[in-house]
Amino acid sequence: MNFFAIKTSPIAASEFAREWDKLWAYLMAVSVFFTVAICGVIIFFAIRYRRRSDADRPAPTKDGKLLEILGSVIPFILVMIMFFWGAKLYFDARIPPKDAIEILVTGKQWMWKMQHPNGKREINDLHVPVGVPIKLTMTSEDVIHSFYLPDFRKKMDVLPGKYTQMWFLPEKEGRFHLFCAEYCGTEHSLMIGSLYVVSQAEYERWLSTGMTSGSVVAASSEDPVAAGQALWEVHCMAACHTGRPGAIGPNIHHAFGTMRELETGEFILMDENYVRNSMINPNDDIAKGYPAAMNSFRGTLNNNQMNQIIAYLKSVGEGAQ
Ligand SMILES: [Cu+2]
Repeated sequence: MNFFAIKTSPIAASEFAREWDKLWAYLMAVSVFFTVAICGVIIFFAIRYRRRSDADRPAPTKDGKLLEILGSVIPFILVMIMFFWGAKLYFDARIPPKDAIEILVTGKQWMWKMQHPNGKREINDLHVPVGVPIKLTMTSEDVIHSFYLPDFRKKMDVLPGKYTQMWFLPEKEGRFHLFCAEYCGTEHSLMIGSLYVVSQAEYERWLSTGMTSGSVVAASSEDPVAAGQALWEVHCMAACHTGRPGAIGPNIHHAFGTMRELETGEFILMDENYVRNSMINPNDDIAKGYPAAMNSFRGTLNNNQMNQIIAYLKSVGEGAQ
């Protein structure tokens, strides 16, 4: 019997999930061993050294140097293993590979909306190709949700007004559960769906045709980059942020992924959260050398439109400098 295959968790669908299970088994083994050992010794001593008469008979005390050293060194080693092993898995889980396919996930009471790089959308289903890392960039339209792929041991909070990320590597084809793991209202329990891991060819076909068994495809599938470019121009951003002499705002057109200097002298990474927050709260991070002249787009642009503008800035930004 494989010790690590204890049936307390769902199937392990990825290398990360198997590593996670091993760490979990290690934590469990250490905890169970010491719980049993300490309780056992307490019970044994309580019986062995119980008071049998009222006579005062203290035993001579003895130093146990070796015991004291072992009692410090062994737990130290055990917890350091937990620390480094856990830290390694944490970093593995947090840093998506560069070649990952990016899919946009939006939580909403009570459904998951997914959007693929070509603009195709689906609800409560997520189709991904096998063998390619998948990066999910996630936000919420209302309350806090949590995107959970139990078979991949990956879970991340999905927050209103902010982007969080999560990634996973599907290794084999099949259908897997996806959940909302944060109580988010009366129909929270219905906020479930399926992850379909399909072959590369089938994914390509699915992306272009839009119909596959079991999928609930909804809404129009516009190209987010093109839609974002249109919004960028309509909302005067291009006029303000072109970098031409005399422009009101800093040139952020080809700058996604770069560090931006602020009026405070600090530097900030121009990422999804920076762009989004600058649209909603433009005075939070004023670019060095520019006035606080931008109006908030709160209420003007909806969540989807902000995502589109970010998609456009990403498409012209990353690697452009
Ligand atoms: Cu939810």
